[in-house]
Parts: sequence; structure tokens; C-alpha cells
Amino acid sequence: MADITLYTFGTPNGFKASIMLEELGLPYKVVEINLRKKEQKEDWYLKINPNGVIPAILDGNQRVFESGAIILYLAEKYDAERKISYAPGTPEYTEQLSWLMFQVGGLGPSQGQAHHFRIFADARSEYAIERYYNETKRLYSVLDSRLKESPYLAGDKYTIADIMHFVCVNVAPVALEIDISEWPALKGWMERIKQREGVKKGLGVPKGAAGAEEVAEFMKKGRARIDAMTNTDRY
Ligand SMILES: N[C@@H](CCC(=O)N[C@@H](CS)C(=O)NCC(=O)O)C(=O)O
Repeated sequence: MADITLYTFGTPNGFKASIMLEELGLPYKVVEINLRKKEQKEDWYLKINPNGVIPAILDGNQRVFESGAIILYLAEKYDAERKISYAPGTPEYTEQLSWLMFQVGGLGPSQGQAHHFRIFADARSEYAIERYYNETKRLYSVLDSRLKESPYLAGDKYTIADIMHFVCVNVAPVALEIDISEWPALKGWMERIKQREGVKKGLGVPKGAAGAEEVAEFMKKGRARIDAMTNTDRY
């Protein structure tokens, strides 16, 4: 029996976990970790996620941190019917694993740095902005190539590999002003995923999190702040 508490905030990494829980129809409690108040660095939370970021879950006494680990843990334990995952030992499982690692080691960090240098940084660095924008867009092209040959990343079925990437691509237009029409297969895949009930519900967790317009405004202000900076690279 699941006894899950999700520690999260309304950000793409948080949505990976909430979408997963909603897709599986699992009951769970939500504890909001307010990143603006730095709650993710409080001692009690570091016992759940020693890295001091969201998301994390507790399932009974079992802690799980890192969005990729959370999604794999939940799939292994609670997706016995393989609704949104492939079974270990199958070729599709290995394809799913490859795409999971591609997100965790590739798109996640690169797009995260693009957000940092374009929206949140203390100094303006054209080099860093260009580097991480270009890399993010290159990785979108890799996804697009895959989605030209396969309806979903791991195969014919929507899986955890798609959830991991969806949240990143979903925020790109408002955060980075990236127009995903540039990649038609990626765009079509996004539109299909957005229709899913579990996805719609997961994007609303935690309740009261900033809505789409508020997020867009926040990102726009961040970009304007960087644009107005005259201090360039300090190093
Ligand atoms: N590799 C981590 C990344 C998590 C992450 O970067 N979370 C962000 C929100 S999207 C966060 O909590 N940032 C707060 C901080 O860095 O202090 C994962 O996949 O779970």
C-alpha cells in the first residue's frame, strides 16, 4: 500500500513527479517546499533530499530524491501493469532507459543552465547564454529526429521517458522564447501529451502554485533584468 508524500514546488522538475503520481492514480500527500524562501535548504528537508532541491518523495520510511530516481522507483513499484513504463529485460526498457539518461545527463542540465544565464544570473554572459541555448536547441533536434521515427521516445507507448522531457519542452517558450514549431515532430508529441488528464493534473501541483500567466510574467521580468545589465562576465 502506497504511503507517499511528495515534496515539491511548481517547477518543471517538480512536475515530473506530480505527473507521474497522477498518471498512476496513486494517492499522495503534497508538502510545498517554497524555493523563494529557501525551504529546500532547511535541515529537516536535507534529511529527505541531501542535495537540497525539489522534488523528493517519502514512501513510508523510504526516501527517494532526484526526479529520474523517483520516476523509476514509482514505475518499478507501482506500474505492474506497465501503463506508462516498459518491463526490465525488454528492448523497449533499454530504449526507455537511454532516453531517461539523456534527459538527466543532457537536456535537464543544459536547459537548466540556459534558464540560469538568461533569467536568474547575477552577471550577464553572452557566451554562456549562447552556449546553453544552442545546446538546448541541439538536444531538441535530437528529440525531434527520434519522434519522426517513433510516436513516443521509448517506442509506441507514452512512458516515463516522455514525462521527463515533456516538462522541459513545455516551459521553453515562456522561459527561453524558444518556438518549438521549428521541430514539427516534437511539437506534435507535445500537443498529444498536453491532452492527457494525468499531465493536466500534475501541472497543477502544488495547489495554488503560480499559474501560466504569472510564470510567464516572472520569466519575462528575469530576462529584462539580464538585458538591462551592463556587467558582463566577471571571470
Ligand atoms: N537533478 C535534480 C534537479 C532538481 C532541481 O534542480 N530542482 C530545482 C527546481 S526545478 C530546485 O529545487 N532548485 C532550488 C535550488 O537549486 O536551490 C532532479 O532531477 O531532481
